[in-house]
Amino acid sequence: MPDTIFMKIVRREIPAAIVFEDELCLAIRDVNPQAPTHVLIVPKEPIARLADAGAEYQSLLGHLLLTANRIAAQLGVSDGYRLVINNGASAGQTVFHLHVHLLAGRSFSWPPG
Ligand code: DGP
Repeated sequence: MPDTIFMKIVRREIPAAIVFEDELCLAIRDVNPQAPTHVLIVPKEPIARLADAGAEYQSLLGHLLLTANRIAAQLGVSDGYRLVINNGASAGQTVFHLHVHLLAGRSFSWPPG
């Protein structure tokens, strides 16, 4: 898979506002926030899209969700947050390194745009 901006951030080649890190993932503030709280949970192992993740990633994918939950608590937004994974360009994915958006701090409408 081609290198992405997120791999450069994981390798500390470009800066980012890091809110959490462990051996499996990095969580950073989105550079173009769509809500008062907008964090991206990025696995250190690059997977282009959720659709590319097979059963071998079950544990990592669960870890990303539980990490989002933990970061929401850390940031004081556990009462209301939205998690988004854009899969593919037609769904709005622009960086082809799987990531989970954690959005909070405002009301969200449904259906999403
Ligand atoms: P998506 O559209 O789902 O692929 O989301 C990509 C997000 O990544 C988008 O909300 C903007 C964010 N982003 C793009 N480049 C950078 C960057 O260099 N630093 C940070 N922190 N976020 C970035």
